Amino acid sequence: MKLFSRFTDKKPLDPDVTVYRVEDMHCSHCEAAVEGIGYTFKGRSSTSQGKYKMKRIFALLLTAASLSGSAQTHSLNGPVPSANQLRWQDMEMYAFIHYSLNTYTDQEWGFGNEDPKLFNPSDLDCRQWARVCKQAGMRGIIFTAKHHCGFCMWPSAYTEYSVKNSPWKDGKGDVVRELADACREEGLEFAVYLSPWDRNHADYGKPEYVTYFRNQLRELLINYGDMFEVWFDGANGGDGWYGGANEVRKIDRTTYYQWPETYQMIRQLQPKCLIWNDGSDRGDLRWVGTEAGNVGETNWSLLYRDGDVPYQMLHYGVEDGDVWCPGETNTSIRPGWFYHDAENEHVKSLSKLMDTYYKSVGRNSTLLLNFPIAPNGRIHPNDSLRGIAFKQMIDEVFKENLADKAKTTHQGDVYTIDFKRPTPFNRFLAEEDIVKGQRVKKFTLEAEVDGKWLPLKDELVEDGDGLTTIGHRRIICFPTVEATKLRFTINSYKQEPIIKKIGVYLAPELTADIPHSGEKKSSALHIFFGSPQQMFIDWDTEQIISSFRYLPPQDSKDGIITHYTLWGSTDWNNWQKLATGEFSNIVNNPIWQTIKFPAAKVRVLRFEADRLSSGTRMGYGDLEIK
Ligand code: FUL
Repeated sequence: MKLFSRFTDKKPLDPDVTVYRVEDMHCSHCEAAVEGIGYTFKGRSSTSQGKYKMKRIFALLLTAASLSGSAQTHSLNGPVPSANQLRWQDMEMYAFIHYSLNTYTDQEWGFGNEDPKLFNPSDLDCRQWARVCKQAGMRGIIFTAKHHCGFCMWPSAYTEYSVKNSPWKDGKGDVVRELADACREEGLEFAVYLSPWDRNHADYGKPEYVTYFRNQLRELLINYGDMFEVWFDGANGGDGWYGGANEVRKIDRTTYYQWPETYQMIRQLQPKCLIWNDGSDRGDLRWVGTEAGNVGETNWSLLYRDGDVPYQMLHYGVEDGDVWCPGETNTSIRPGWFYHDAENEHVKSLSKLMDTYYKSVGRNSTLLLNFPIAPNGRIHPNDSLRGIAFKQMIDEVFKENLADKAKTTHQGDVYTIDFKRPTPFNRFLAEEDIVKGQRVKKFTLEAEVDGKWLPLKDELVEDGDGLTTIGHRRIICFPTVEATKLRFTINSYKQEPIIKKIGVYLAPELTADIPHSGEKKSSALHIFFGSPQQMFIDWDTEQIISSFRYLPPQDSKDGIITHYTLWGSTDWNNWQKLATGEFSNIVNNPIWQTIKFPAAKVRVLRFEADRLSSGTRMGYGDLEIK
């Protein structure tokens, strides 16, 4: 500590620069700051090795401080993260757990009239969930205490629609309690998802419901220890059971829930808890506009304090935003959020999960990765094995920072990493010290191969080179190059950049095949349209079928079918209704939807779109009939 004060005494640099460097050393950013210029040092030992390290740190700081230039300052100008947001960003990956009555009805959205008696897991084990999540590299768990169906996974005093009226543990159980305890035992943070939309509650849509919602939230906030986040999903499909009314209820999401009062209550009861909300009121974090598991390659942790937040803002943030509101990337380890037997073979591949990691944590976001609970009350082995392999692969990729052994020089906005000899690598990592805000707008990367500088680009980006914004962490993937030097140039920034860390790695190659939902497209069928919302599938001969699968259009939200009716006929005259229903959450998560029905003999099928997400013409990506 002395050493650094001597350093600041001796060298009267720009006050802001000096103060930053000293704070940096004292607030444990030491290692990162030094790594940022090419070295890794751990601890502050007084052994001879430690002294040697300190000397090198001292020398590097001199270089870095003088290279940053006395005319430039690191002064603050613009939004910076709060202590809570900084702590949260360092969590990097945490798990979602979706578990409710839907697990027993094979649904994604319950209607609100499902029987609580369905909840009777044979082997519910929250410790298994926590152990799996921990081994999968997750630092916390956000649990669906209440999903849209309204069923409470804790014995709320404010409703009968909860575990207390289930056969599980004779109605004496409390899943929220068991999970909160298990998380603490495993050293994980805990948080809850409380759905504002409640398809069970009779008062939903009336002011009384908002009081009910706050009462439930208060119960959760005061009875289950510290929570790192609260998740208020914005989904609202309108219709529901609503205490038997069985109707459509529309609310104005900008005013109905009266978020400011609710936020105030959260701040009072849990001052360290972050608020996630994709609704009208700015919370502390933002949704990234998709559930596919990626945020924009340009990702500013800023938004405007007021006004609507369209997809572009959710996905890319806002460069000149006036409030710090970083993106959280949420996705599931399998196609759906809840468990479905039919998806057991569709758990995301390792390459898909790594792709998700690079497109979330590697793009200045956190990753909220969902593990559904199977009907027996445990995480299915396919999901746990893949989750653990995912963590092992991350460790494998980042186990050796090749910049540690190289010589890094830093002149102005150009960093050159000299490996001395041809060295293979395919990943570049940079971190800004976001304590001082997010500053870098654009950079370039070049590799020196056989004496020539070759430009590198982000291979995970389709348009352009993808070399924009850094923030908390930016990872660039490219095919392996064998280069003697790597040059990182910051071309444009809002304020003088503060680069905290640079890393260069050689990762096992990603396979080219990164399936979105782990499924292959099916063969062509004879399809034609009777009207923009009515499709026929004709076979010429009779078939026995019992399932129909629909993949919504993948490139547009227009034409996605949210409610359907399926008819079958053998003669084009007499039509038998095979199924009717809702494709829940299909807009945000446009995955294959499966309709099952008692086996029927048909020659032709009529598939009707009773409701579309938007647009007037039904769209489809693919169909499969068995
Ligand atoms: C969505 C919800 O509608 C899904 O059911 C799921 O909970 C997901 C995380 O958020 O919008």
